[in-house]
Parts: sequence; structure tokens; C-alpha cells
Amino acid sequence: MRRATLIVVGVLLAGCAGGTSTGPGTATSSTSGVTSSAAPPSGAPTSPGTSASPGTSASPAAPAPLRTGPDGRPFTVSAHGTFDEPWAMTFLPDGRALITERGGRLLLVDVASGAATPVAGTPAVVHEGQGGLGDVILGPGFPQDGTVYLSWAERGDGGSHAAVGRARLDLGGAPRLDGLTVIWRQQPSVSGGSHYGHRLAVGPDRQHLFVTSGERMQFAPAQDPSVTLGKVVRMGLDGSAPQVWSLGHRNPLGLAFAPDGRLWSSEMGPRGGDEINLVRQGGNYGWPNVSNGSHYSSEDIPDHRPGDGYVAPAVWWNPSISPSSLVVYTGSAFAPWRGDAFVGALSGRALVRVDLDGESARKAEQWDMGARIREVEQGPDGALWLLEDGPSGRLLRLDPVR
Ligand SMILES: [Ca+2]
Ligand SMILES: [Ca+2]
Repeated sequence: MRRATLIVVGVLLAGCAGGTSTGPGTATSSTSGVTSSAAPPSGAPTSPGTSASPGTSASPAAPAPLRTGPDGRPFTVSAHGTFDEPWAMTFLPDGRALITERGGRLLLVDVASGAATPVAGTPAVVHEGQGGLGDVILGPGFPQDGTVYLSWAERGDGGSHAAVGRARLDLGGAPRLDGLTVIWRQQPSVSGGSHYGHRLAVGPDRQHLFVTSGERMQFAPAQDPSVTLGKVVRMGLDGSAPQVWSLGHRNPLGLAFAPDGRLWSSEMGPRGGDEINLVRQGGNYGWPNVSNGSHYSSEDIPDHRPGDGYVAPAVWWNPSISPSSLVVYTGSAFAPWRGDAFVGALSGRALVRVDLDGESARKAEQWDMGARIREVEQGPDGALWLLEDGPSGRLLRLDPVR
């Protein structure tokens, strides 16, 4: 029966063409912006030597290096309001943001002032353990259809599971979700409140939704393709034809497409063994059979080794930093960081830059933020935004040092 939920039965949505890029989950921010300061208007002749090869990353000139502030960090930090267990955020085209709180509130936020208005019509959530209201992203057609996607922990037979729903965000009066419909449920429902995963991203084809599905502390099901614990799942924008995209995951809490279309995930490992993975269709990432960490009981888990049949992480941490979130930067405010990943760290109380170059990734910098970082996001003007974890988590804006 469970297997039946994975069989491709749906009809793919008809084209959803049009619209503008609505976030880092849509890989529409082209690298052409790198050259915009020197580029002639559309249709004008291009200066010799500035043309970019199609399909490659244009890097005409190294951007000016970032200045460092008195605290040694290449950014300034300003606080813009406080939230109760904030979990995720995304920006609207008008510059306002949606922020989720784990207790179940969805907030429409003026990020300059931090003023927040609750959005009505949210789902009932299981606010236990790590559960609650989770991610929020915009659909690829948001400017036309107002579609947003949410994830949350939902009550089910035997316990709870992650659920994904979509609705229309109605901003005509008091903000509300219209027609919220559950389009996907993690299977099976189990007891305990751990490892829901449930990060969301829209694919570069703008026709598919991806969700990370944690293994709910059940271990072996992450290797069982007939259940969706410990997987990355791809589905149509309406939830049709859900498909296991990759398996062997523990608790992947970050998910983002790079502008080149590659899918990157951050994954919370056991003791040690936090990972950044390049997620490929059909890839088996090894949990719980292999991990560069060990169980919390100190019982060892075999490390990733070449030829073991599992995809090794692109980057890993031991000791743990507890990666909570991941965004691939496409802005110009921090031009030298274009194309790199930023990871929020919970136990690491840090923001981490991971240098991405095609299929390779390496740790670049780690800045102490003095608080558990739950979410990292890119703003429409290229600023980086963070949400601190916990009952009075601040919304932080990072700008270049001037
Ligand atoms: Ca986000
Ligand atoms: Ca190990």
C-alpha cells in the first residue's frame, strides 16, 4: 500500500510558464547579473571579450573584495524584530517576508521594522519535539497565482508525520491562506517528535516540488525505498506523482538549487557526521549504514569509503555544527560569494560559507553569531537574513561593511 503512494500515477501539471524568480529554490537567477554593470543595453553590441559562453559561469572580472569590520567579520548585523521559535522565512516580491513559527503561526513581516501580522488559515500542527510549522516557500507562479507551500508536523495514525500543503496567499485584506490543501504526507506516521526534515524547494524546471523527508529516528527505513522516511522526494507542483529522488538521509534540514541546476542539501548527522550533499536522482547517501560520525551511544558507524556503494558527503563536520538550513547565494551585495552556499548552524552558533564550484564544495569561512541559527535566507536586494533559534529568536540582516 505504501508502495502505491510512490507509483507514478499523476499527470504533470500543464505548463506554469511566466512569472519571475521568487527565491533561491528557483534556479532562475542567471549569472548574467555578474556582468550587468558593464553590459550594454539589450540589443546593443557586446564589447569584445565580455561575452559569456552559454552554460558556463561568466566571471569577467573578480569582484572587489569585501571589507572587514572592526569585529573581523565581512558584514554588519542589524536586528529586525523577535519571533517565537521561528523556523523558516521567504521573501515576497514586494520585499515583505513570510516567517513561520514552530508553534503554528505564519507571519507577514515588514522586515525593516520587524512588524508582524499573523496570516489566517494555517494548518493545525503537532508542536512537540522538533515538530511544528516548518518551511514556507513561494510557488514558481506566485506573482500570478499567489501560491505558497508550507510544511508542518501533522497528527497521524501512531504518531505524526511531515505534511506539505499549498494554498493561495490572499493579501487583499487581512492576510490569509485560501484553500489550503495537503498535497503530500510522509509515510509512515510514527511516534516521537524527531527528524521531520521537511525543507522545500522548487526545481529549476518550475514544474516540480522537492521535499526533504527525515528518518524520524527510525534508522533502517532510510534505506527502504517503499517508505518515504530518510528520503528526498520529488513531486509535481500539485503533489502528483511523488517519487523517491534520493535515499539514505538522516535529517536533511537545508535544500536549495544552485543557479547551475545542481541540488544541494545540508543534513544533520549523528554525533559528528553533519553533511553537505550534492543530491542526485537515485543517489544513496548511506544512512544508517555509513556515516563519518558515530551514534550518540558512541557506537561506531562505518565511515564513508570509496567503492562502498554510497554517495559520500561533499563536506562534513566532526564535531557537529548542526546545520539547520542552506541557501545558495545569487545576489550582488556580497558579489565575491555569488554561487556559494550559506549554512546556518544550531549547536555551532554560526553562519558558515561553503564554497561551491560545480560539483565540488569546501568549507570556506565560519562566523560565530553568538546564537543558534535556525534559518538563512537571501533578501531581494542581496542582503543575507538569519533567524535565530528559540523562544525569542531575532531576525538579523547582514550587509556588506561600508
Ligand atoms: Ca527560506
Ligand atoms: Ca563513523
